[in-house]
Amino acid sequence: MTISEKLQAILDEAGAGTIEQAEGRALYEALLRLTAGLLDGRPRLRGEKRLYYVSAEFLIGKLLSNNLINLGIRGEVEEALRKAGRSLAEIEEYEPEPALGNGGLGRLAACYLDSAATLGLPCDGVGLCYHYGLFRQRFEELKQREYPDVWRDRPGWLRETGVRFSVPFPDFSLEAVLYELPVSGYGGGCGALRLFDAATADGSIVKDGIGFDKADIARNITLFLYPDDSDEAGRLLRVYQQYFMVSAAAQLILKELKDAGYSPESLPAHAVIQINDTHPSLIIPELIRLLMTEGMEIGDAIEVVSETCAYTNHTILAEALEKWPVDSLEKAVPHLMPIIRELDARVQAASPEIAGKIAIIDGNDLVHMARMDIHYGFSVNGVAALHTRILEETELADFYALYPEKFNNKTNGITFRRWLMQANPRLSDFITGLIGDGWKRDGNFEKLADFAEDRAVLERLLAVKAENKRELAVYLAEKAGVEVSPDSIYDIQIKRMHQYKRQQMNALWVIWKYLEIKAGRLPKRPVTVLFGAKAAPAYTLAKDTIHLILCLQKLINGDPDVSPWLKVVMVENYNVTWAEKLIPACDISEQISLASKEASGTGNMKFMLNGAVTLGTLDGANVEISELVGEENIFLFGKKSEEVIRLYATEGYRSADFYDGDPEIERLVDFVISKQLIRIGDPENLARVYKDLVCKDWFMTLLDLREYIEVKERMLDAYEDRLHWAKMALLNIAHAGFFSSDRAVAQYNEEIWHLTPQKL
Ligand code: 26V
Repeated sequence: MTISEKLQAILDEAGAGTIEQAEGRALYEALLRLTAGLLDGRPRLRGEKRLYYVSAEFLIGKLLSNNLINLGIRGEVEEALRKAGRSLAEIEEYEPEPALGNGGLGRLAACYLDSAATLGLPCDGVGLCYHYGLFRQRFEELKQREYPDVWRDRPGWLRETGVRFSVPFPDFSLEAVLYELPVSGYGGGCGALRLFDAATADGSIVKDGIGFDKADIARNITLFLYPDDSDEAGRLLRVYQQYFMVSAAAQLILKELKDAGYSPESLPAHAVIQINDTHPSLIIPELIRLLMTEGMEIGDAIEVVSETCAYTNHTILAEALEKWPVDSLEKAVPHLMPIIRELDARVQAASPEIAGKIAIIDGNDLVHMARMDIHYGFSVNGVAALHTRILEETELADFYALYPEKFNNKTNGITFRRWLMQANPRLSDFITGLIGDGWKRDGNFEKLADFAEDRAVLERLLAVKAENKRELAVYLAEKAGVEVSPDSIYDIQIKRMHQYKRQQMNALWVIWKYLEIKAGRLPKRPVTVLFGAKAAPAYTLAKDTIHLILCLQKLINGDPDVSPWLKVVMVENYNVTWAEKLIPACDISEQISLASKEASGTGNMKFMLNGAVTLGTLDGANVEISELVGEENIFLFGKKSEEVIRLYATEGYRSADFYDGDPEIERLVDFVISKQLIRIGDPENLARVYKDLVCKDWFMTLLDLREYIEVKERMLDAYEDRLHWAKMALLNIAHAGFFSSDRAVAQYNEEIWHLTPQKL
């Protein structure tokens, strides 16, 4: 049977009419069934040793297109639909995007599952099946409002498995129900994303946006990712949630070990657990506890667990390194506390002279999750060369001195199947036309560099970008109700909203450009500045920055003098689906974090792969990007990480010095509370942004602002030499191969996991 015939047969069964006439929703459901059926027929990757990638987030995005690509039938399906006057894009609109993640760490986990399945590595993701994810973002009165992100109400890929475990808490226990999502690799194999929900979870308790009773653990435990932890009840809920995840995960791992006929002592030979940031760290004491209930001595259990667990650090921001009060742990997981105390006592006894610095439980009765991972895991890795170096030399120097052999770097990667083949079919075909399609497996684009002086190739590359920009303009008009000119320069910053990422610096540039245009100094070509970001609900300044950007959007887009030259668009509810639309159309990739603060970044890699040119600081993986493409193919600015680290150490930065000492900076910052903006926005929110910039500016926006403006101007000028720009874009693509998640996962496997790739 052809694909068309199979699809028609499913539609007939549902009485949904022909492919031509079926409603979009019915067609989506039919294609879902067809594709899920084909995936079911694939061999599940098995082996002597499995990887359990435990993570609070898996930002997997929609799966239909990706699965069709990985099954090798996307072309066929598109052709069948086209013949019937339908399109995959139309059908995908009906697919809900799973609300299972928040940012880079979650998307990284999704890319790694794709690559592990592609490389034939027996690997599962293990996490929680949130009902509503982080939240769905809406803009109301130019402010972020949070609502439940409902995604499980429509047919999708999620299946209940029938496997259940009981998770013990002090006065009650909760039933963990295991769901699975298939993870297809490109080519043969299939892994799984295994997600636990609580049998008692109940979304109907959510009222007024994302409000709910924080004490009602049985009902609320799996509703949201990262529930607000700014109060005591919230912190307790986080601990309950993390323990629920890891207890179920640990029980699953031990059950599979037993089912395969292996003894508990042999765990390290048959399982490796990658702890993705500290959210799953309680798996260490929980596994020790479970092994002890099997009759193992504590010393042996500690050894077994330490040989099984590896830890990835994704941040050096002190406030993001989790530390839970002993009190909270005593309330939520008292049965783990004797084990945690014992773990702490052992490390303190082993290094009495530095006990204070490396203790798991500090003098303030806070339990440091990362420290537990480092002492009791066999590997600690950072996610970009610079990040790992800073961990070793600065943030975790005491631990590096204790265990130099545990530390290693694994520079992040992204899957080219989703971020090029799926998101940017035009560029993907163009590349294949030039160098063949070997890159889909080996990630090697180097041969593109041979075309760097080829005028015809460069012009076609520009034409591909222009077409993608037109497509985005149509999409923006439809989804966001804004008109943007495809001839303008698309300047894009999409990532979580955080002060260290410095969206506020980009906003100050927007103000600068606005004032320039008002003063009659017009740019050579219009610029469209696009933002996408969610702010954590309790992060006031991040939400204020969203408000500032939305106020600028209203002011600028509504000003007939300015809007022909400058547009600002902040897309609502930024997610993977938005990223797939925005990235292929981007000219300028904004990667402007304060040097030393962005562990790696992965959006930077996606933009580069799609032929955007980076405007960035020497932070995270930007450093490696610049080494690969050469300084002539990237626009760098700002203070270097050593200087920034020194400024923190010496308390040498005062934003007021920059504000008072530079009238230009003063003018831009003052504009935040100008009459024009106050008329549009909320004075309280705007004043907070202003005040923070002048009085605190912890992430040193004003330090780098002048240079940012200068370099961005140079970049806009450079854009006018279209062929030279195309050459830069081409060379960025040519050197993106290193950032394939296949490379990253292969390195994890060779140096940490040691799994045997299965023949596919
Ligand atoms: C973030 C948030 C934000 C919402 C409120 C609660 C909460 C809790 C924890 C975190 C930590 C997120 C850690 C993270 O996503 N790190 C990112 O990891 C990427 C993959 O390694 C890396 O590229 C980014 O630089 C790093 O920020």
